[in-house]
Amino acid sequence: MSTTTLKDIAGQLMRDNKGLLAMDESTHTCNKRFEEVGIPQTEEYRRKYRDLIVNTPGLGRYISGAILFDETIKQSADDGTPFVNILQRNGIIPGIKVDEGAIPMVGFPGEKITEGLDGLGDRLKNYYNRGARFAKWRAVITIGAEIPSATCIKANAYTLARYAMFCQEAGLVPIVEPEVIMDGGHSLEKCAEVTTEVLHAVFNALYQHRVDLEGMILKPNMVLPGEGSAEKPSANQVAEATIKCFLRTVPATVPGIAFLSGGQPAELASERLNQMHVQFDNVMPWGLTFSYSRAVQQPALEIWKGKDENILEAQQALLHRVACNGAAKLGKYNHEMESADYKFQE
Ligand code: 5MM
Repeated sequence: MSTTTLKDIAGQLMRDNKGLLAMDESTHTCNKRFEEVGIPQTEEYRRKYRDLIVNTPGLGRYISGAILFDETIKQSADDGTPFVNILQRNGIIPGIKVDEGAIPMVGFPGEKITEGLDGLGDRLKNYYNRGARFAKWRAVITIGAEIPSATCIKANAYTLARYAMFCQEAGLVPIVEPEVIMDGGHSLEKCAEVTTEVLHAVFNALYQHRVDLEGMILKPNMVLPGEGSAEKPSANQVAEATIKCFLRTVPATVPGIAFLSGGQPAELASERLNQMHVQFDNVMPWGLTFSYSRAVQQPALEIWKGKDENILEAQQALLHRVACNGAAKLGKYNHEMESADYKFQE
């Protein structure tokens, strides 16, 4: 696959006011989220939920690509149309999560390594034939008393790089997701330190594995204090710490950075992305957008509750969140947009 094609796909994913929709919850994660709001945890309910999402009217105005899970890429809507076709019809590029989950790293208590390299080349060919044009792999880095270890960071960085090379060979843009998770009571400064170390290791590994940086997208965490910390930084402070970290670690040739939300409240995830654009648009060499799951889906999921009569309202809630984040990508988000009667321009 030529670089131009990968570069074109990456460019399309990062275009205009758009971001990525992470709807790649594995069966386990999806069931967990369903259980919390009382939705039956069956394949049919997972299909109905994804049907609701891909058929949300206007989704393509704010979403350039949707990351699917293996089960979802093979499913169809109520009328029999494959989800992939519905996305394509709405100008949304289908993507696929190809990691097989993060498991405990033997010999390194409290740390994780992501699996899924075995047979990856063949799986990617298959997904390409089904219409996927980009892929995603998530590595998990935990902050604790003695962790992360240099070995865990290095092992995950190398695995991400091996995955990225497989993707580019198969004609798919790799989304490289090293997530420093929010669990713990650490400070914003500690998160900045670990995120910096992790990104240095990841880009070093990508370089060593000959990954073409122009044909990839980085999906990182924002630099934030841990969930258990008493620190409450302003959007301004988060924006500054995050962009400072990226300017030191992410090469200018990378076309795009698309954030995960990591458990942040939905409105804060929009406000912080917006603030980065307001403050740093002039100095950022890469595109900067969202690739949220919980921060765009959670309100819709809570409204839907598995009931057909709630579908319309749930779709409106989903559209509202992606519209807010679309505005944030342009540095035009404001709190008035959160009011129920706010009308986004079509
Ligand atoms: C949707 O969650 C994705 C898959 O996680 P599991 O393998 O645990 O089911 C996850 O990779 C997601 O794409 C990112 O973490 C972004 O999601 P959030 O909720 O952090 O925005």
